[in-house]
Amino acid sequence: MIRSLAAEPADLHFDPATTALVIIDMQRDFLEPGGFGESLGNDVSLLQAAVAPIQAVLAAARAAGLLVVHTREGHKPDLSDAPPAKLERGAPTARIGAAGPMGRILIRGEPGHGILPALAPVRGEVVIDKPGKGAFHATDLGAILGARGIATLLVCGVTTEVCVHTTIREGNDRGYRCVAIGDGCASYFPEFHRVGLAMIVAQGGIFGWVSSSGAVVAALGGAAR
Ligand code: TIU
Repeated sequence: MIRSLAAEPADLHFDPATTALVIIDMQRDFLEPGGFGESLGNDVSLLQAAVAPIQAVLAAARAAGLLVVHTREGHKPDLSDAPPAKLERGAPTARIGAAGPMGRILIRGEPGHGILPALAPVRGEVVIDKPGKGAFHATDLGAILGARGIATLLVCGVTTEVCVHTTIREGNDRGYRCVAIGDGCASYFPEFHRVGLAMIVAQGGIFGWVSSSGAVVAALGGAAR
């Protein structure tokens, strides 16, 4: 059944059978002290705001039978998939691969690389390990979505202006209708969150739409938050 979703700059219609919920990088490395996010000097508590809205849309998506995709940013233990430009950039207190309280920072298999227990994937959901900011770069995501005939992506997670934005831009260029779930995204910089969402909506929705967790839950048949 085709659903109507309240969004900016305009409402849109989607078919749950060809729609995926894409949850970007809700990992301990970004949301908990001692991980990658904090190593960059950020107040990681700011990202907590996205957790409850994502829990709501995840429950609604599961109930409606949507394809659910979780992504994790991280690298192989030997760092062979981490370009020097990424490893060298900035002046973090601890670099990617350094030992931290949640294991080696941003390394696959370490405790910090894991998704928050509150949003843990369940059987049948797709988990994409990505070395970059965008979920399509150097991953199987495009092939997985293509095999299922997916046309619309409901995107949430962290951070709004980095991995969420990059994924929406990648998805838009690949022909997907990309909808950011605004309150299901968060940034270490509240201003970047606000402007990041505004950039998507501007110019008639130049590379997507912005909706809300309540609107997504309502469209999927649950109670609006
Ligand atoms: N630092 C920051 O804002 N983000 C990242 O490094 N990765 C993601 O957004 N996942």
